[in-house]
Amino acid sequence: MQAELEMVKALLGGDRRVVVLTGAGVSAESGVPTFRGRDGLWKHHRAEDLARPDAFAAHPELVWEFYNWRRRLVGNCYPNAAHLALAAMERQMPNFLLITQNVDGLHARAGSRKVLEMHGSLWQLCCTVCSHAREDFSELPDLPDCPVCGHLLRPGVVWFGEPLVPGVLKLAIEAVAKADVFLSVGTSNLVQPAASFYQLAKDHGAVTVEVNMEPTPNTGFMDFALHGPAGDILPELAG
Ligand code: BV8
Ligand code: ZN
Repeated sequence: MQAELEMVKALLGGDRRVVVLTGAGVSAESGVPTFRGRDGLWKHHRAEDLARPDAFAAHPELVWEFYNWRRRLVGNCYPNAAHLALAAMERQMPNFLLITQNVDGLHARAGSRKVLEMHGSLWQLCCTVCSHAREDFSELPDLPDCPVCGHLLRPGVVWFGEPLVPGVLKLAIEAVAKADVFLSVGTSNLVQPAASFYQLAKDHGAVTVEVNMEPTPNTGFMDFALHGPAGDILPELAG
C-alpha cells in the first residue's frame, strides 16, 4: 500500500482541484459511533430508524433523546488526526473542498473552514413550522419550543427520506464534477446521493481514491483503495 499512498500523495500536489467526501468513519477514532458499525446502536434502536421525519412525528421525545445523547457524546469527543490532516490539506491546497456527511461538527473544530455539511449539523436547531433556526451548543435535555411561534423545534439535520438543502447539493455536485482528484474517506457508500459522487467525479475524468478500514460497494470502481484507519492514512497524505 505504501507505493499507492505515495502515488496518491503526488496527485495532491500543485493546484489540482481536490474534493474529499467524508463519512462517519473519519470520526470513529474520536470515539463517535459510526452508523452501521457494531457500536451503531442506541438503546436497541438503529440510528436509521430514528433519523427519519416519521419517527420524529410519532415520537418526538424519543428522537430528541437520541439527538441529545449524540450531542452530549460528541461534545466530549475531540477531532482526531484524520480531521486535523484534512484541515492541513485545506491550508496547503488552493483548490480544496471538504464535503461531509457527518453532522458532528468535528471538521470545523479541527480547523477546516471550507466544509459542506451536506446532512446538516447536530448543533443546528430549526423550527418545525416557521423559519426560525439557530446554532445551539447548550445542554438541552428537553426539546425546546420555537421562541417565535411556539411550535416544536427539531434537529437541523437531513433525515432519511428528506431532500438535501438544494443550494448545498448544487455546490457539492458542481465541485465533484470539476474535481481532478476525489477522495472518499470513512464512508460505507450506502447513503444517496453521496454514494454516487464517486461516479460523477469519475465520469468527469477525476482520479478516485477510497480510504476505508475495509472494502465498500464502490471499492472496485475506485482508482486507488487505501485500506487502514483514516487517522493513519490521511496524515501521510497531508505530509
Ligand atoms: C434524498 C443525518 C431525495 C441524520 C444522514 C437513491 C436516490 C436518492 C435517495 C435514495 C436512493 N436510495 C435510497 C434513498 C433514500 C436514502 C438512502 O440513501 N437510504 C439508504 C440507507 C439506502 N437517502 C435519503 O433519504 C437522502 N435524501 O435522497 O432525498 C428526495 C428528494 C425529494 C424529496 C424527498 C426526498 C438523505 C440522506 C441523509 C440521511 N441523513 N445523517 C443523522 O446523522 O442523524 S445520513 C447518515 O448516514 C450519516 O450522515 C452518515 O454519515 C451517513 C452515511 O453513513 P456513513 O457515513 O457511510 O457511515 P457508516 O457507519 O455507514 O460507515 C462508516 C464507514 O467508515 C464504514 O465503511 C467503515 O468501514 C469505515 N470506518 C470505520 N472506522 C474507520 C473507517 N474508515 C477509516 N478509518 C476508520 N478509523
Ligand atoms: Zn417557529
